[in-house]
Amino acid sequence: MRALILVDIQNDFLPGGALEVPQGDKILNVVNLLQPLFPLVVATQDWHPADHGSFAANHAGKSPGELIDLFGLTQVLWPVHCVQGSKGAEFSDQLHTSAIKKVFVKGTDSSIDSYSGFFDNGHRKATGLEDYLRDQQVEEVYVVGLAADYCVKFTALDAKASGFRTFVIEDATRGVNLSQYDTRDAFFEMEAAGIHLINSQDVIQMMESQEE
Ligand code: VGL
Ligand code: ZN
Repeated sequence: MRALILVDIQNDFLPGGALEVPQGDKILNVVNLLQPLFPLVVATQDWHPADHGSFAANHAGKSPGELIDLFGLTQVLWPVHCVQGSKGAEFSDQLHTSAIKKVFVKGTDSSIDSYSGFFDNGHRKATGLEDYLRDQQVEEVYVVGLAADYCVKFTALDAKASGFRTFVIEDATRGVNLSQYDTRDAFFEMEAAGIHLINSQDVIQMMESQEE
């Protein structure tokens, strides 16, 4: 069984949002086109309490982009984003959501961030995504969404480490690029971990060839 994992396709990560990913909106049509090709679609949602430790605003004198130690882990500070119940935390209006079978929220504990859809950044608590995928007999996951150099990367790395055959669909993700080459480096890192980088066209061709 194959699953498509939609990572954090939320207003705050799209142009005009609090933590906008440049050209993040370019993935929306691609993601919508891909969804009907998969028997299972799940989503992750960054879902922070207002007092979350990853927000620069919650640390006196700190600005977004700075690094701090957050209870023993190095933490990049971000603008306030994806606050539970806010418009910014909602999925984009342009994202088709009717096929999403289950949503896994992350980043709900103020004391630790969670880039991956599977575990927090300390690998202390699971979101339930891995157990859910196993229950559904999933063996192969395809990861898309935002941002390529953070939540998509860590979701894909955890998927691979958990034993799923893991694909990242390059034209269905975009990166934040706090530093110029972060997204390029993220793709190298994923490839080195044995994750397959493909394009939406490859998925379409693969599905067509299997229908014959
Ligand atoms: C993300 C930074 C902070 C992401 C979430 O979805 O990639 N990045 N929170
Ligand atoms: Zn976040």
